[in-house]
Amino acid sequence: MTDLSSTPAVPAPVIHRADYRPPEWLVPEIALDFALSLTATHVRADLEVQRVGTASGPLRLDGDGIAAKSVLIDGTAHNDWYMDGDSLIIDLPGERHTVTIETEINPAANTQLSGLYASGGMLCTQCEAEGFRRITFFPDRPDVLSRYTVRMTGEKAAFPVLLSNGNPVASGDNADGTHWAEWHDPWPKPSYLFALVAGDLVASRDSFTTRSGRRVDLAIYVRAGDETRTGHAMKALIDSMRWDEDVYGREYDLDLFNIVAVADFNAGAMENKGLNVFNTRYILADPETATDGDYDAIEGVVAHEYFHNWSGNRVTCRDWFQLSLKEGFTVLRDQQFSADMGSAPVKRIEDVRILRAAQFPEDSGPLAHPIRPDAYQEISNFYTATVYNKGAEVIRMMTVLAGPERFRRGTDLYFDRHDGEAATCEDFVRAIEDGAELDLGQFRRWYEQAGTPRVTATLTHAGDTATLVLSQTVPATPGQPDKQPMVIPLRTALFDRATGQHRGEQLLVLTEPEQTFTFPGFTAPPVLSINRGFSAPVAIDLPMETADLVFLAAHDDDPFARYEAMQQLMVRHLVAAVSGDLPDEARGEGLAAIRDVYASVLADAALDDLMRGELLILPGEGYIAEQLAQADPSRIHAEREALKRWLGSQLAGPWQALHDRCTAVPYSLEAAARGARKLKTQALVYLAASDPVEAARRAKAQYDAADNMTDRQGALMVLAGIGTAECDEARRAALADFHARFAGNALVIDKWFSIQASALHPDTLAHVTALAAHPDFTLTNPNRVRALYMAFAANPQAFHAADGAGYRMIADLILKLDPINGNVAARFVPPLGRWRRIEPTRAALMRAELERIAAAPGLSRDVREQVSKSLE
Ligand code: 0A1
Ligand code: ZN
Repeated sequence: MTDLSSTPAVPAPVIHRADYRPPEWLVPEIALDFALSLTATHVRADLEVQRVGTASGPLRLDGDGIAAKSVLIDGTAHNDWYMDGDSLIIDLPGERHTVTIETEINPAANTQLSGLYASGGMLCTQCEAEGFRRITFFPDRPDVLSRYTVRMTGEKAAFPVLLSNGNPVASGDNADGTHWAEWHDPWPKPSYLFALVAGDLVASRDSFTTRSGRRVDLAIYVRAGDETRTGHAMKALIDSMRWDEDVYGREYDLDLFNIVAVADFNAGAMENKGLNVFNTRYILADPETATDGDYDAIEGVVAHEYFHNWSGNRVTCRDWFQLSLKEGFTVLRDQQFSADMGSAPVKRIEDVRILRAAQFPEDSGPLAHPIRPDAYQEISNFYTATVYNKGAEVIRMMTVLAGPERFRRGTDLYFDRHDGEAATCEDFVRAIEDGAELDLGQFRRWYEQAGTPRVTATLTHAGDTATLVLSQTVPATPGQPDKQPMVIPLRTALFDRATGQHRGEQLLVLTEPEQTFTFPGFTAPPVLSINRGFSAPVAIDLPMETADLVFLAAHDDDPFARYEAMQQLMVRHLVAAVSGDLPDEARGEGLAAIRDVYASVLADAALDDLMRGELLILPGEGYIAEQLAQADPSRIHAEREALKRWLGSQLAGPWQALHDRCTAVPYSLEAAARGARKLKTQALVYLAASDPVEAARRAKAQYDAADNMTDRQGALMVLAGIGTAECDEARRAALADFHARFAGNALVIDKWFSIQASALHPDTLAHVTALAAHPDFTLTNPNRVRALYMAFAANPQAFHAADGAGYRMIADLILKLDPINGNVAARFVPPLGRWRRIEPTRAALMRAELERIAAAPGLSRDVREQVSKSLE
């Protein structure tokens, strides 16, 4: 008997960057007409198509899960078309034609949230990367740019607001209770930037006058009741518009800029031309419901989407392999903006922490890919920390090599040269080379090679000369066994022990497998501070005395380097401890050194509290695991908790004093008050490790007194993590209060799920199992799914439960979520894909779960690609 369900699916084709061919047909104009309905939206598309040069092929239009109800060529019904898989093919005789196609779609049934979908009674679109083809047939590729005219008709009661890209042209009421609106976008754009929104929304409005005097009307559309929570996003938008003029010379180019916030969204936000669509979590904020971290994230994401207007929309991508062209550059721009708006050193440390936590594991795992990938099956899987965050680091290195003025000449040239075009990463590099007068020949390897380079530094001293030998290797990654040396710019300083000073920073550029640098004039061995500011996204191996790390932690004038010295001190201690490589005496010395550095950071009056908070963060368990060929997550967890407990008990007095001092600071969004809030919860975290009863008492007081979400969430997080029986009542009461207090506020209920799933509590796995059955839980809202399960998968103690229950939970989730939303389901594969770097017993359990997923019939292309690569 044949079991059809186990018939292997036809593997998805692999798309190669090298196979790029320019389009044979262009679509200079498109008119779309939507008859809107939640369950049956009718779409009529008029495409003005134009043959390119002497191309002889038929017109090939992409589709996905749609059927053509009718096809007209130049206004006449036409039957001479056919389907090739999902593509609609038409043989056209001439050079230019009008092709009219009608489709009908069911937005309410669109649980993938790609294309046109329904969210809480409103209709909205998400077209990047390949969602437009779920609306109508079209050459759905970013190098086909069209001018869009969009008309939509719908029930006025259900959809009072009708929005699309560009400018409103006309609107009116019909006799049957429907109304209509027409929009026109004068800027040619690829289909992925198309957007439409229809719903019952209210606008918060403001305006911005550009430096050339153009008045731009700004609106943020939200559900009624949420308009009081848009102020921070609006401020971020106005600040971004001004900053892009000041720093990159980029001015906005329409009379209108609309943002819509939607509760069901696969990603953070989307830069559709003149009509950004945002996940509500990156728009809505007030002190009661949003943390300081939420405020920062809103500022960063609003800026990111706004900056795409130039880096992404005016200059777009030729094909999806070039994704980092827009994303890496735009992430760099939003990082620079946030640095300018707040504390630049703190922002840099946070960005490096994200890179190390999210991108380094990607680079060292089965899904490693260069920032410009060479091949993919499903492009949605390539919206990665590598393309985004490492992409930003690569362009940041260009700024280090060129300096800010020359880099700006490079970006000016890039925007000038490629405005209105679909460009490549190579175009960008060449523009920076020409504009900044910089040779980036060898530097291009950053676009080609995956893997985090490792630099080994050895400093010796003889006579009056210090000698630094630097060598580099780039580890093998899937499909790239042999690597060439990279260009690695390292900001470096040598400190005089006696004076505690250095004699000026130098930029050392490592280009060879090994290079030697000499520094005369040192009568005594200096202390090396290297990769200051994290000038290159590399790992540094530097055998360094504990005393030297302590010296840098106290004296380094580069804030990142100071943070890094403290991190190194702790990472080295923890790695030795988990490797069983730490005799009692050395353990005692290591702990004492860490305690003393902590004590001086706690006491250092010259530090601002935001920076103090950064310095006092323990290295993450994932980052410690990265240092080991095969990690035992339970040992890492135990050693890290032991260190936390030691710091908690040794510095109990200072932590309590800190908590008292910070508790007295009233709420404001000023840096000093934010710093106080950050430290307040950190003090509780250390105290909770050593004295849970006292920490629970303080956390409860902080929770009860909280007039803002930062304090409330911090206190609840600490309480939720305490497993001590006598604190259990306080834990339960606070969780119940939080839920009751914020019932109906989806973003805050997300926090309630997350806090429990990421808790240190020993019963977290059971709690998460119960939460999955809670009436507020749903698999159809990506924020809710991430709130529960991403938090869980990032909670090492719970996810890596020794019996594999955590792995099973995530595999079950993937299988259940995949038919609903493959894009989001695939995001849960990488945590399981780390199995090769985990100790053998757990590795086998992780692998078995991947195999169970792989054996399931009907997997999405998204999950299939990630799972099969993780098993290779
Ligand atoms: N371009 C957006 C990211 C984005 C990508 C895919 C999406 O749908 C699945 C949505 C947004 C950005 O970088 O902000
Ligand atoms: Zn982006």
